[in-house]
Amino acid sequence: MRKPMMAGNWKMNKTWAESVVLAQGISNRCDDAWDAVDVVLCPPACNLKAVHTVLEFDRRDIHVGAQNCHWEEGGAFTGEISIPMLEDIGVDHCIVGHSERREYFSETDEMVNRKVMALVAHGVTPIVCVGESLAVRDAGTYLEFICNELRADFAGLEPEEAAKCVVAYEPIWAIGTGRTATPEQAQEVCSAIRAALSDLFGEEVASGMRVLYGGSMKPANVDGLMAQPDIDGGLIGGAALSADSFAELVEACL
Ligand code: 3PY
Repeated sequence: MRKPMMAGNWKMNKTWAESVVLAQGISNRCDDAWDAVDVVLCPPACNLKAVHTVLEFDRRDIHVGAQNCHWEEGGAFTGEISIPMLEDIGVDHCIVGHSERREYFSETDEMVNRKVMALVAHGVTPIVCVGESLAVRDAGTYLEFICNELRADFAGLEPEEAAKCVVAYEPIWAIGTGRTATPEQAQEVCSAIRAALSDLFGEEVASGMRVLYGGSMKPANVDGLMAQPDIDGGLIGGAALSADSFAELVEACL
């Protein structure tokens, strides 16, 4: 049995004060049943510590995740944040390879792979994003594209290292567009991802790894998506910015 995960990707939204209010709102909604779900809040980097402090004060077993990291331990990398710095403030998850980073910040599969390796070495859980553009979907080559991305992002990992990672399938055409993949479309890809993970790391590892769906998941469509056998939770954009809608998504996993 895979424990579901609901991760909120706040992207470049919420000031320090707004982040505290949102984290507090989510914490207030949290009850014992939430232990059955791994809940991860991923605020902007400058608000990670504040969110962690709110959750720690409330003694909530909710994880804090970064939206990005650098693979080096430290050095002359202006504007970057290292994994030891994230660990130091209580971060235990990190999104890697989100399509917005690939598109706007030229993040390549090689960079994603270095980040994944470094995160695993530090014991921070990578949430590795893969997904196809509308052009690739329309060309009909999306399964091949996504499996190639996955192989490149996980290159060189041992099965026991891969087992510590989470994969998020995020069709680019469903991000910030209001369009969502149908449950059947999402299941087709998530099942192909699991099959590719099985080829790479063996059936046992693949069947234990969480595969999330991301791309306009919201209260209105969560039930259909969560009913799919290979979808173990969500990486949430807009609906993670309100405590009520995010809490509904967590509750849909129970
Ligand atoms: C979205 O749902 O918009 C996302 O990009 C989640 O990461």
